[in-house]
Amino acid sequence: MSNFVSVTRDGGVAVVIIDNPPVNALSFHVREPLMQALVSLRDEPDVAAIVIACAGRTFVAGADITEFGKPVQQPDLRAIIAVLETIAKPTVAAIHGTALGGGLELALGCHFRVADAGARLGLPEVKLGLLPGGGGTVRLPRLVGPLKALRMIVSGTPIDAAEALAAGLVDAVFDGDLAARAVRFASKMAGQDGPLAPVRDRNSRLDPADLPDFDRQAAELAKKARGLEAPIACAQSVRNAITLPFEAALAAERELFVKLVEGDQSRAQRHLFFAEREAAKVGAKDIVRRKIARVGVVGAGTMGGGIAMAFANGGFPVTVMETSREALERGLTTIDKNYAVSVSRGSLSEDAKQQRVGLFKGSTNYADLADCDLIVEAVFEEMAVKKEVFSRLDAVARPGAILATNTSYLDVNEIAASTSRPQDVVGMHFFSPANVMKLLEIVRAEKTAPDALATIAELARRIGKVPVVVGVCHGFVGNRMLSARGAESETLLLESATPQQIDRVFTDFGWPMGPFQMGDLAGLDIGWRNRKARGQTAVIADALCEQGHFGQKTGRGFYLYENGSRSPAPNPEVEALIRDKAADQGIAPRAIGAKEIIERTLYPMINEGAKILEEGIAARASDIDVVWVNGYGFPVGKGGPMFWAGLEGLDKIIGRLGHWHQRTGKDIFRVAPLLRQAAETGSWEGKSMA
Ligand code: T1G
Repeated sequence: MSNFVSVTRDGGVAVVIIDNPPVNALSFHVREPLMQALVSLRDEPDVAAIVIACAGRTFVAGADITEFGKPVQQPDLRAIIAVLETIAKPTVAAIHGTALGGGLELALGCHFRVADAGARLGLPEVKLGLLPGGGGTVRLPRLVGPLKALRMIVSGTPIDAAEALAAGLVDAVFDGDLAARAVRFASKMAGQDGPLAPVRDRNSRLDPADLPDFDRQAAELAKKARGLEAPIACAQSVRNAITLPFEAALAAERELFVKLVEGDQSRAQRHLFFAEREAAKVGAKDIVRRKIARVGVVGAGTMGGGIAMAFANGGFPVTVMETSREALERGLTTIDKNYAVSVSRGSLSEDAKQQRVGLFKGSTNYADLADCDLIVEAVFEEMAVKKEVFSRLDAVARPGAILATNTSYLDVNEIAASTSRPQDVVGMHFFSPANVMKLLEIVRAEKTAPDALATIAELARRIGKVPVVVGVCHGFVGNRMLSARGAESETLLLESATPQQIDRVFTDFGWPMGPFQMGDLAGLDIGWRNRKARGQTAVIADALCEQGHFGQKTGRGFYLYENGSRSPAPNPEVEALIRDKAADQGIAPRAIGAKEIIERTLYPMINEGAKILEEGIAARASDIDVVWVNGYGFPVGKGGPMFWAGLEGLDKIIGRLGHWHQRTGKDIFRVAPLLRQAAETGSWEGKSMA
């Protein structure tokens, strides 16, 4: 056998064990010995049944994603499954951990599947811009029905063992010794009479009468695709399982898969898969991470409450501290309400809500934070206020506790200097709503200790966040590039591009919403306060704020939100305001196209990203991509701003930045040296961009 595939015998049952850490991906060095084992066991007369199991923490978690984009080495997964289905003796997949993608498809090639009670099963290929390419779109519907298969494959969300059993995806769920139970199950199946039907021959769940309902659900799901091809292809391939004979549907699946795997969108999404994991590798493996058992949060406002929920959702006891009992009660009530909304939506059980609410302790006394291992400050975004809080924390926090600020702009070095323990101070920039948004910018101040940084990065993943370490500058990575992206927005308005037109260019690009709709959602007063603190102006937005129009929360901003509606309607007053301000500045209206809007908003973003890399504020270009996809909704099918720049063409971007720099003289268009260097070398830092 091989190091990656071994075979043991238990009576008449042969157990094939795959052992390819860390997730038993179906790399070529697994597929080859696996194929040999199956062919040999198929023909061995004293083998009555075959179990396929895995060593380590999980059943096969998929094809080896690192192999995509390279020549396929035979046997591929489809060939292995084809051999599996020629085996006339019972084949049983013994599933623990996460049977995902090609792993679940391998299991679908078996007659039976048994699962550990804690197992999860899914086909998440759509998250990589793909569809299941090993027959999953044609076999899964045969077990669970086309409608459930459609939802599972288009969402990519795994299901747990109990749901899989109820749906007919697995034949038994075991608690305890899975391998032994799987062998007993296989032996029992071997003793039964009657034919063994491979999944491919089971057609009873495929009913053309389901098509109208199927098409309705597929159309609904397609609306959320926002320009992504994979969800559409997934739905089409599952539909083929109903309308085409098995082999034809399988061939059609292959055709769709090849088109997707070679496309930019999948390359972008695979880039992000590895980029997120690369960003999370903070600190040498031998650094001893600090123990975090209890978390404190100072400030129970929107951010503080959301941050406290993020930790409670991760199972951490949280002490929430406010300066007044009234503010504290308000904050805790909001948290309770937020959980109640999740329960009413069915995304959280009442028990889970009670369990999480039970993790909160409220206080109006700094001394109550003395037993916390991490304290996150989430108070007003003013340096003086933050320094006051940190000097108080310095006095009460236990030695070795990590003190984190949630500031989104301010200098973490200056905050750290207001304590006697700058080595324990770090930035944790959460994105609102903090209990929902995935991104966590971890701000590494000059004196932040490596173990503190590594501790926070590991903690981030434990609470379901995507961590990216960033350096200290105004706005760190995300907000600094957001400023560059928005620098021309008002000028574009004054030159007669409307908020709707600009926002439409963004949504056509794949953003969830454009800058003006986003400003109205977040509240125009936030930017207004920041501009005033920095002595900056934005003639249109300032005028709106001076009239008290902050966006959704006041019913009007760049758009109108009638009767509390959240959907934006054009605001004639803003259009008149723009015309008046343009006239005051002698700016003549002119036609502005989508291409120009992209050049004057997204290209400066790329340029700022290059400067961020030059200054070492981000460690790698892919970290910037992770920030923008997880913090601001940059379309995953474009891989993040720096990956997309490679698709757009750096020479083209440099040329257009030069044009706008000549036209406007603005610094955001002055081409960064690293951008030129990347165009010459084809990579941001020695790694291929796309
Ligand atoms: N291929 C290659 N490497 C993988 C991998 C994979 N499928 N999955 C994980 N890794 C690496 C990962 O990069 C990291 O490496 C290490 O394993 C631990 O991963 C034909 C076409 C299984 C839930 O999409 O969702 O099958 O950074 O940090 O948090 O139809 O990994 O340590 O060097 O994520 O415990 C479909 C992807 C593939 C599942 C475990 N399968 N993986 O999470 O560990 S396409 C997937 C995951 C396919 C077929 C199609 C998660 C996990 P390093 P990790 P984790």
